[in-house]
This record gives sequence, structure tokens and C-alpha cells, in this order.
Amino acid sequence: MKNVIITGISGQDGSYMVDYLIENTNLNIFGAVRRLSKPNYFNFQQHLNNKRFNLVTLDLSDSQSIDNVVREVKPDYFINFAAQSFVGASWQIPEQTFDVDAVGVIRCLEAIRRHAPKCRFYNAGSSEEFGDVKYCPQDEKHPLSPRSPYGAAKASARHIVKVYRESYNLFAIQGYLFNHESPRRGEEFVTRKITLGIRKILKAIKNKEPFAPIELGNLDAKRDWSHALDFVDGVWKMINQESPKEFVLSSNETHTVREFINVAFKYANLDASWHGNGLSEELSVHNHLIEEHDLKSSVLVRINPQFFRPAEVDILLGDSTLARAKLGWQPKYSFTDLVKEMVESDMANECQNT
Ligand code: NAP
Ligand code: G4F
Repeated sequence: MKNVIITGISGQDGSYMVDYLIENTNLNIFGAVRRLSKPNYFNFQQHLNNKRFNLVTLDLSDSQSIDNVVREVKPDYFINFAAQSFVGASWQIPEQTFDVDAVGVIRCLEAIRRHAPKCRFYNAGSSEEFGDVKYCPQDEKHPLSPRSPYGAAKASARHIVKVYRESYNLFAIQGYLFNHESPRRGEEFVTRKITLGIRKILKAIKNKEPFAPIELGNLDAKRDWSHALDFVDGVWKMINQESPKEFVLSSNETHTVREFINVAFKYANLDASWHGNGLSEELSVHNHLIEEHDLKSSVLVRINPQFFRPAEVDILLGDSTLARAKLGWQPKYSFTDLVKEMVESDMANECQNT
């Protein structure tokens, strides 16, 4: 039986990849976590008693831990989803971001080169590498022009993956993945911040309590959002191609943050409208709802300059024509399916603490 190492399994993509490979293959799965003072097994707890699932400890900032796991497991596949993945935080912790997201990839490649040179390696690349975009839509030929320490680290990783592929004849690739979300999305990312904010507001309305608005930064930024479930399928197809080629995965649509908010509030059944502009822009509940529900507050969304970034990627819009043609990849979820699922999932999980 073949072995696969998957890093980042406590996060969104890593946990969905474990689900996907348990369901669709007979591989032995080695899911990697790093040591935390409070372990976080929430997203993969359903597999803990599965004989095909093995939990291993590995930290991308520690070459010895990676070397040990690769030497012992001798993987056929290594899928690296682990990263400091939050662009906003990458200005606050630039060295740690670079160490994990760029140097960490060298550590993986070195371990593979030494102990499992036939292993197929996938590293999680990002549309953030395109950054200050030169044309729309962005395809595989678009130049790398990162705007954040995170984007720069992922672009560096892309170069080192190519160097190892060409120097040592490794099957090593890094996809260009545009934004992908789900009910498992980390809570700081804008989509989940919005759907969790809606949950809090609805709970307050139900309990006839006042609520705080969701505070956000740049509502004009445009992103190409997909469902993470579609992307783990695309990554698995990419790592199983005959030769190591790198593809864009994207929905080929772009929407502003403001549009995401509008669709999300629609699925929450909260009639609302925008007023003001610039830093004074606000989304408020319609008057008829204020009277009907005797609401104690009315502002749903407000701008907080704290959430603007030192440099912004204004627009991302992907072109995944090649992946669709060459890999036979076809995403199943639309933008509205995604928003609906995220809103409904957070509304259903009222018992969680957040
Ligand atoms: P995520 O939910 O934030 O998950 C990141 C994972 O990395 C977590 O399991 C985290 O573990 C782990 N990790 C962080 N630092 C680590 C370290 N030093 N050693 C080992 N593990 C570490 O991210 P995601 O959305 O699933 O994204 C997966 C990958 O795709 C990331 O590399 C991300 O940069 C990239 N990507 C994501 C998107 C997107 O839209 N989601 C788009 C393009 C690229 P802890 O629980 O211990 O923190
Ligand atoms: O949800 P975000 O934090 O995601 P971002 O920066 O696009 O990065 C995500 O996608 C990348 C792929 O393109 C991944 F590589 C990366 O790992 C991550 O998964 O922000 C989306 C947009 C930005 O333009 C941001 O400025 O939303 C804007 N935004 C406005 N207010 C906000 C907020 N973002 C966050 N996180 N929080 C806000 O309050």
C-alpha cells in the first residue's frame, strides 16, 4: 500500500484532503501536526480511529522533524498545506512567515531528495504571488509580483520547487491556487469573519440584545472565491499527472468583499442597505426590521482602518482553462453555493464559543 504525508491537517485544506483520500483511495495517510500547547484535532477527529490514518508530529520550522518523518514513512506522495497562511499577519511576523512558507519548503525538499526521491511533492502556491496584477484574468504565464511578505515567501517557494525539480529530477510542483473557502475556513479570513459575525448578530437579535457591527477593512478588494472541496480534488489531479506541470485553480469569477457581504446577509434573511462612503460607509438593517423585531442596534457592518493592509492586492481573477482541459478538473460549487453553505453552517453551529 502507498503512503502519503499531508501537512496542515488541522487547517482547512489539509483536513479536506484527508477526508478526500480516505474516501477515494486506499492510501496509508500520515497526517502531520505541529506541537501546540493546546492540540487542535477538531477538523480531523473523525479519522482518529481509522487504521489508515496515522498522526505524526512535524514542524516546518524544524528540519530534523521533517527529515525523521520522511525517512520513516518513505512517502509516495507529500502534500504540503502547512503554512502561516494569513496575509494580514505576514507584516506582523514576516520572518516567521518566510521561515515556514519558504525555507520550510526547502526542508521538505531536502528530506525527500535524501530519503524518498521518487516521492511526488505538492506545495501550496497562491494567487497572492501575482500580487500587483499586470493583466486579467491571471493564468500560469502571469509574472510573480507579490505585495506582502506572505506573497513573497510563496513566490520564493515556487522558485525553489522548480530548482529542486530541475536539479534532482524530483516530481515537485506548486499549484497557483486562488482563494478557497468553506465552513472550515480560519476565523480571521474575511469570508468566515463575515459569516461568524452574522451568527453573532442573529443570536443577539433572537435574544433581544444589542449587537456590535462586523468591523472590516477594504470592501472594494476583489477576489476569485471557490469552495475548498473543489480544490482538494484539483490538487489530487495535479499531483497525479504524468509529468510535473503547475496549474491555476480558480472559479474564473471575481467579486468584491462588499458583494460577499450582500449575498451573505441575503441568506441570513436580514434586509439591509449601505449608507455613506469611504471610512464612513456602513451597512444598516432596514427600518421595517428595526420596528418588527424591536432591534436594539441597527449597524451591521462598519469600516475599521485597523483592517486595511500596508499594501493591497486590489483584484484577483483567475483563468483555470488549462487545468480544466489538461486535468479534466471541473469545480462543482458556484459563488452563491459557497456563501450559502458558509452562512448556514455558522447559523447552525450556535453552540460553538466563537
Ligand atoms: P489554514 O487553514 O490556515 O491551515 C494552515 C495549516 O498549517 C494549519 O494546520 C497549521 O497548523 C499548519 N501550520 C502552520 N505553521 C506550521 C508549522 N510551522 N509547522 C507545521 N504546520 C504548520 O490554511 P488553508 O486555507 O488550509 O491553506 C492551506 C495552504 O494553502 C496554505 O499553505 C496556504 O498558504 C495555501 N493557500 C491557501 C489558499 C486559500 O484560499 N485557502 C489559497 C492559496 C494558497 P496549526 O493548527 O498548528 O496552526
Ligand atoms: O480573506 P483574506 O484575508 O484573504 P487573502 O488576503 O486574499 O488571502 C487568502 O487567499 C490567498 C490566495 O489569494 C491565500 F494565499 C492566502 O493564504 C489566504 O487564504 O482577505 C481577502 C480580502 C483582502 O483584500 C482584504 O484586504 O478581504 C479584504 N478585507 C477587508 N476587510 C479583509 C478585511 N480581510 C480580512 N482578513 N479581514 C478584514 O477585516
